[in-house]
Amino acid sequence: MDITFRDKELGPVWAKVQKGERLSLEDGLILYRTPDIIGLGKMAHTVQKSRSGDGVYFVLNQKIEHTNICVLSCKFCDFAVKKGAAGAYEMTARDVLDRLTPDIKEVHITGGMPADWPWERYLDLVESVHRTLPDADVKAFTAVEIDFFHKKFRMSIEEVLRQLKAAGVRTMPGGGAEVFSERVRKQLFNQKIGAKGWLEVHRTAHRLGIPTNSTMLYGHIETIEERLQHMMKLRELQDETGGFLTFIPLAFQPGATGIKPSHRHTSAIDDLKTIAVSRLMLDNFPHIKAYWVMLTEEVAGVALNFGADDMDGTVGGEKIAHDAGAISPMSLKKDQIIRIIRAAGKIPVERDVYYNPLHLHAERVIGKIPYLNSIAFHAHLHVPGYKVLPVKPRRMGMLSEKGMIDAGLFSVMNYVEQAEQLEPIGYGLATRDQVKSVMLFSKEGWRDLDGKRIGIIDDTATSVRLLRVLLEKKYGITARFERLHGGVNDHSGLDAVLLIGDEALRHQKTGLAGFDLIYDLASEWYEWQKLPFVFAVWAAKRSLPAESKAQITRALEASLEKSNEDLAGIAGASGRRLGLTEMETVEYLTGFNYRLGEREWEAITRFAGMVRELEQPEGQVPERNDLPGSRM
Ligand code: V47
Repeated sequence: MDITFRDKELGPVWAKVQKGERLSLEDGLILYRTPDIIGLGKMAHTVQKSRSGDGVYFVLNQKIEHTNICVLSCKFCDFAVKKGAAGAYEMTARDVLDRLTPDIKEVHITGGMPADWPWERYLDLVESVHRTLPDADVKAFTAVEIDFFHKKFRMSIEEVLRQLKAAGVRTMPGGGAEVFSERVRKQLFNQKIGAKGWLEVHRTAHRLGIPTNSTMLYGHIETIEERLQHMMKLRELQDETGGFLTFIPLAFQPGATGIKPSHRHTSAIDDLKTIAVSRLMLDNFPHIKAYWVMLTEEVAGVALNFGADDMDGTVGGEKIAHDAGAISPMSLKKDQIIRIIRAAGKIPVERDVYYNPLHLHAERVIGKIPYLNSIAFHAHLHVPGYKVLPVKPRRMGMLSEKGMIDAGLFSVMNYVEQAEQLEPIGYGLATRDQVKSVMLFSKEGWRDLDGKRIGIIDDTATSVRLLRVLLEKKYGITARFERLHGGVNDHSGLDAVLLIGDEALRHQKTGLAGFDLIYDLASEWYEWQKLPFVFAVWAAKRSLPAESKAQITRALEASLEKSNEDLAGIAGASGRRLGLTEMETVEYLTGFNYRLGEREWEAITRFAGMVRELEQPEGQVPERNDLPGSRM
């Protein structure tokens, strides 16, 4: 996208972003120092849109600060007190459960670190929440708390995390990072772990299949260089593990901390710059969060056009920021969040802790598959009056079942199951030969997979069926499928792992440690059936007016034609992020057929027939954590 900058220094930085090149510290300084706030915002917003489309995420959540008693005395914190001090409190598991309501989807637990709580009390807290609200995900304990448990209870960090995971912790919040600078640490929080310790806890969590968030406390005594170095350290770990879900810049609330003699809050300009710069620097982070509690609702609302695609949630009361003078409300109602997101011109997407969309609060939504393989459909897709949301295949099917998607590229099995409501509009995603889009990473050859455990990435609706058809009908064997969530997973105990889309592509290059054999399922199908494999079908709600369907079809055709003129231009940067050269990206994309003809429909019919023969009515894939003996 062309942006006309008032500050000419931004041009070369934008050129790098568009080519998918990584920004340096010097680039970050240019961004931070620019007076061209609107130019900076447009850059960050363009990147945000290429990742999240018009969607902005939020979650119905409840913050739990189980105690404010803390052995540490960080200078920036007005929340912590010593045991016996006025206002000191400790919640029992019962007190915590009393705060929860059935609509809650995320319980965010973090608090002080008292000297006298036994380990079992923390496990019991997590277990009670998990048992009482099994549909809610527990996001609990910062790296600082994990390090405290490790030292106090003499367990390795890995053991602490394993036990918490078994008790029901799904993800870890990003707190406690402050600013990764020894200079700042010595002045403001010298009893606490620094960058190395914080990053090591998160690295371990990612290895164990616990995705995490990350934060940066800004607006106190840190320098702009220190902020950028902080972001770059996070970016480095993300390259290594891929386990961060989001980055949350936390605006310092001066309260009575005495750190800022002026007692002044950060300026809205600094807040918006920090959101925008982080969106541009953290090129490998899926999400950037505008935490309204610290930013105020107004600044958070504007941030949704400055690079942020997430608003945290309803929160339901919090003390850390408010004890330090935050002026935002204690909680927001779902309707208030929806109003803020709509006012920013975005689709409010209610999500779970992994950023899976649960509910869209919008009409006229087109769903796109967020993988490189379908980029030609959406690189130039503009349908007046419609908003676009990237959704992984299986989730698209779930949203469509609730009537929330007007048109989209549906996983072929979702299309087949919903054919009464969905009308195909001529396009889809089919193979010409091998495509590297659905890959099985295995320890064993096909026939030796009989009775073995295969991890299945949560995003798939069709590929899991293709795998089953191949195992049972081509090779005459059966295996046990276990669902994995997107992002990081613990693959121990598995004999093979099925990945799709960009994850399959990335690992096809780098390999998946411990799984030496790699099978391309579409070529397995082709060699066997001598037919292409169709992954996905573009379809629109049958109830849409004919003119709307025609409008969408025309827009798809126009996007395909324009994209085909310059595949390297539209896809080079995305390919580079997955480790592909420009030539490899173009070769990968030309391996697909985007128009569905007779042979493709014959393939769909044959495949759907085989699936129907195999599937029992209740043939659901169990969640990995629900399987007996499979707690990790
Ligand atoms: O770790 C403490 C910060 C953090 C102040 O992961 C302060 O989704 C501003 O991490 N002014 C806790 N900040 C909050 C946090 C968080 C919040 C929302 C979502 C997520 C997530 C994480 O608050 C602490 C510390 O860095 N903090 N004092 C203060 N005066």
